[in-house]
Amino acid sequence: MNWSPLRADFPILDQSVHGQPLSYLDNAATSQKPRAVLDALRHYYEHDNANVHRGIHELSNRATAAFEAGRVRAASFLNARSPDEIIFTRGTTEGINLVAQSWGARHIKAGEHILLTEMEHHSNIVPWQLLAARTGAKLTFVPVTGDLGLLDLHRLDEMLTGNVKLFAMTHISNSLGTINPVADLCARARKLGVATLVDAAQSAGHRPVDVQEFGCDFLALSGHKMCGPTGIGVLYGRQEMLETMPPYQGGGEMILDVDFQHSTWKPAPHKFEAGTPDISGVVGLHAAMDYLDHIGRARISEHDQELGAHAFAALSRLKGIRLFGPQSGRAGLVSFLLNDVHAHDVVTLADQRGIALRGGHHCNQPLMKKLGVESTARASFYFYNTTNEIDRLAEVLTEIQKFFSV
Ligand code: 7TS
Repeated sequence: MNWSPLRADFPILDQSVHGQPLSYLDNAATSQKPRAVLDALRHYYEHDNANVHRGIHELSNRATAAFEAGRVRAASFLNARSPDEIIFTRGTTEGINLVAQSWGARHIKAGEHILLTEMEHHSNIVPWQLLAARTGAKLTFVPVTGDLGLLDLHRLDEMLTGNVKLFAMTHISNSLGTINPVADLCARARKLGVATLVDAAQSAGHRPVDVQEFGCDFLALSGHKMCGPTGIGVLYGRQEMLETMPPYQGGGEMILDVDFQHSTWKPAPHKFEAGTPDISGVVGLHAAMDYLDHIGRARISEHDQELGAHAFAALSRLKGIRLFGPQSGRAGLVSFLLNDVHAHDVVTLADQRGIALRGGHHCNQPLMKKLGVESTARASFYFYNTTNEIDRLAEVLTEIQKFFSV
């Protein structure tokens, strides 16, 4: 497949930064948006904008139809059994908080365990800590094996005890590039009656994500990491689970009937969507899902793995570099430390040459502490990136080594 024509779909990529052509290698933080998504947003605001579910006028009907069409599209994108299993959120973080607060408050009791992994993003740790503080539940973590960044699955049987109520895991690690075998992990949990949540923030726009194949109870994603707008995300919840859960927030849209002391709610998913939703966000996300499926997510994942492998090989040739994450079968991102140069210095100097990287703990502080580092520099790719950009990154890193005389 020739990937270069797709680059032209992203107007933002065609610019210089500090006098150099832009290489945007910070896609794990957020992806860029193709013209198809920008056009859909513009069309919605120029023709159809109104509030949903409330009005009987034409524009409101159109906005409602567009919003609900987005739900149907998200269900097919994830292979959910029904659009009623799709809740629109602000993103992965809100999706996980919704599960922790609503499902957690109803089902988790003192002394019960929530099993996570050591490679989770803060958004799949802190909501569970808040729940544990409220309920007296305990958090346990599947260990990560050193710099190679794989889950120590030999420990899983011993950790997945009957006391565990939920196993929440990331599909792809945002700082290691590890791709976890989520279908297998969910199957092992399900055998013991343990509920499962998959954090698909890094995977949903990068490879096929099928909730029936995974067999998960919940799955959360962020639109902005998969060519969609910021501020919109999806929480998939298996219908039987959603039925047992109380509302997450109260307000308009989610009720059936309100009197001064009591209210009743609509069934899922509407009971979880209080207030005016991000209608244009759903329109943009719909366009993004169409765009990605037009390319093909299986192809995107193959290309990601090629870019990831190319970067891993190119960067391993640099003397004194420390690379994190698996040597093969990795996602399209590479975390590294260049000798003892601080990650922020690497990122600042790369920026001077037009290369956008990220340096820091990547919201993986517990993992960083385990690896014995404060931060790493990270290059993360999407299908519009090229091996030439990666080769240029390797050259720039060599220059940075010279600059610091390391
Ligand atoms: N889970 C994972 C695995 C992530 O990588 C991120 C964001 C989130 C959850 C949270 O997503 P949000 O859209 O709700 O914020 N990761 C990153 C990153 O790696 N750099 O910036 C954000």
